[in-house]
Amino acid sequence: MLTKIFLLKGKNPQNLNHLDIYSYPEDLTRKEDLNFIQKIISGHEKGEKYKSHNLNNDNNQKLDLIQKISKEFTISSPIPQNIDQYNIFTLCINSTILIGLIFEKDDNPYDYKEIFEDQANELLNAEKCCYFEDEMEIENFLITLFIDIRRYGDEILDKYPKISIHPAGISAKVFLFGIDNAGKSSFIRRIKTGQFNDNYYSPTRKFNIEYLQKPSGVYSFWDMGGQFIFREQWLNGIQESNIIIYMIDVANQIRFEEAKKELWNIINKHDFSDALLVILGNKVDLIKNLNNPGNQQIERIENEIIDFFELEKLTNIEWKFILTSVKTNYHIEEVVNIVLNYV
Ligand SMILES: Nc1nc2c(ncn2[C@@H]2O[C@H](COP(=O)(O)OP(=O)(O)OP(=O)(O)O)[C@@H](O)[C@H]2O)c(=O)[nH]1
Ligand SMILES: [Mg+2]
Repeated sequence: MLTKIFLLKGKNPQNLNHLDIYSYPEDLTRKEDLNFIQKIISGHEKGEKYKSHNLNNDNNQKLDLIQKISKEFTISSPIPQNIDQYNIFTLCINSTILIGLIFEKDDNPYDYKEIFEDQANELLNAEKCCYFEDEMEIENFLITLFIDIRRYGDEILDKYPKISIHPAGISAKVFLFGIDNAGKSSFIRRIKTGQFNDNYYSPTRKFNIEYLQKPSGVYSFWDMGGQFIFREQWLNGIQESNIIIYMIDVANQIRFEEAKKELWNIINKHDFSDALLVILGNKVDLIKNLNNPGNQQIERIENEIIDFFELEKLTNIEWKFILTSVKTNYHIEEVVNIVLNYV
């Protein structure tokens, strides 16, 4: 939940006492805590790769000029920061004004990225509700932005389904998870569109649900985000799944231990008795000397992975292990057939 919003407008970057600080609903910090404010400013600049020199005099004059000529504000991409236990998201307006949101510790600022940018843009460039000229104007702007973002958090984000349900007409639920960068979203794209794009890199936030229409019915594929912060969603999302697919990047052995730990964490906590577990060893195209795969080499790799992940210990769960390459389409159709034939 968003707890506070603040705005820093600088007169002299060398002297933080000359910084205008506004915040809502309470004071950001006491005057003595300028050290905290300095950390926020330099944290933001670091996030922008030291490109901008925010809040300085030149920029302030530039801001006035830009406002007068174009009346258009430039809004930068927000940057997440963690300072003195505070979970902060900051964005810059015309490189001169810093706006920050302070969230509760377990919030993910990226959930608010679009609403933060869009609402700031809407208020400043569409509604033109603020030119940062007087205190009252700035305070009204902050209150409006705070209420809009807070409402979004309360009404939209908190309504994400915590437990999955079968919507009417869905034949089966397929749950796809695994640590980040394994190729889960690429797999979904491949089976939905037939396409693969090497340059496509877009980590999944929280999760996406895609539907696949087949003669035997409609299948919902839950594509879970694999980055650390999204893994706690896995146990909620996995409920009532018919087929559970765990994807491993076989070319990235450095992360095998992490992938194994996360798989076993779910195996130990979830009841798999009504589901099939399919473990995919993806990106097999990246393993050396596999351009012309001979059965022996494939078998050896398979056995090595099964050993490492201790899959033979899964005696009470129905499971399969398949090496795949979403890139070259290797075994992708087989996986789809397993899904279609299981239910
Ligand atoms: N060489 C190769 N690259 C692949 C393959 N599958 C996916 N990739 C690449 O791996 C990268 C990550 O793919 P994603 O599909 O975004 O991975 P993800 O598992 O959805 O990642 P998160 O959403 O962060 O959990 C992308 O650059 C893909 O192009 C494959 O079979 N072979
Ligand atoms: Mg993804």
